Amino acid sequence: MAKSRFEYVRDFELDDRLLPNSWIVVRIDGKNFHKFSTKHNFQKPNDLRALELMNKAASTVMLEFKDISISYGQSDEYSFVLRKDTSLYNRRNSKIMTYINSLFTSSYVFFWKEFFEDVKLSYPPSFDSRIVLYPTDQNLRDYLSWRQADCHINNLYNTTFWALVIRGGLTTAEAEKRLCGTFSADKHEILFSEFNTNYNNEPDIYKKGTVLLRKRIKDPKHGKRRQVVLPLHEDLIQDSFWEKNHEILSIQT
Ligand code: DGT
Ligand code: MG
Ligand code: MG
Ligand code: MG
Ligand code: MG
Repeated sequence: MAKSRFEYVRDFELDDRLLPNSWIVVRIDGKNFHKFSTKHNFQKPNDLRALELMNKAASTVMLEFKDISISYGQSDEYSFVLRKDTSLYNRRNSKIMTYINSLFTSSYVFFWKEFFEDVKLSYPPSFDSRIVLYPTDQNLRDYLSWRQADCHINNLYNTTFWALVIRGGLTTAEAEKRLCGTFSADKHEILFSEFNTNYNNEPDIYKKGTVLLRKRIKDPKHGKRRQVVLPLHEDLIQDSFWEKNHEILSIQT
């Protein structure tokens, strides 16, 4: 078929191929989840249903895109790490980012009822996304460590804040003032001495977030090996995590 005279507009499209040989991280984050969590009565400071729904949506993405080797989620965000050598969609930025984002978002809505049985989804949620490239394994580890440290800092703050408000009867303004300028040790102490709570005994999913790994297991029924996406709530800042799961950083062929 002859080309139409409109065909030239194609040349306005830019090449957005990502640099070869670098880790591709896609991070999605809920749009205004401050409002979304309030509107849907998320429990404070952590709503297990909400976190498990995030994990389910992220697992769905990992099962679809096999070049994602590890994912990490906390709060309303998820990071997906694609292998350095992936040739998925010729490493086209917008293809990779928009497919992952839209599958995550549609899965979040699709599986909503499984986790929030009695809560009606009152409006369609959306997520932003970005791609960041990390050239070295250390950069990638530092990126993931940054997100897990963020989870820890926010969770310690939120756990103490909501203990002061819900169990201590402070107003949110009073709790904010009380915590202003406090260090990590002070928050542990408030939780321990005033609320009889040892922060270290809080659930790991709240303290560490969720790491999703791809593992091959033997199906107990058929004896065949198959891939599963495994959720872990472990410290990924330590070397031991990367030694135990050495396949994440190794180039597979
Ligand atoms: P953004 O991302 O700039 O559009 O705005 P937000 O409001 O999504 O801000 P962000 O992403 O920095 O913070 C996440 C919000 O989601 C924060 O207000 C707390 C809320 N959220 C996330 N997980 C939970 C949860 O399990 N329980 C409750 N109550 N709130 C949560
Ligand atoms: Mg934000
Ligand atoms: Mg958000
Ligand atoms: Mg967030
Ligand atoms: Mg098409």
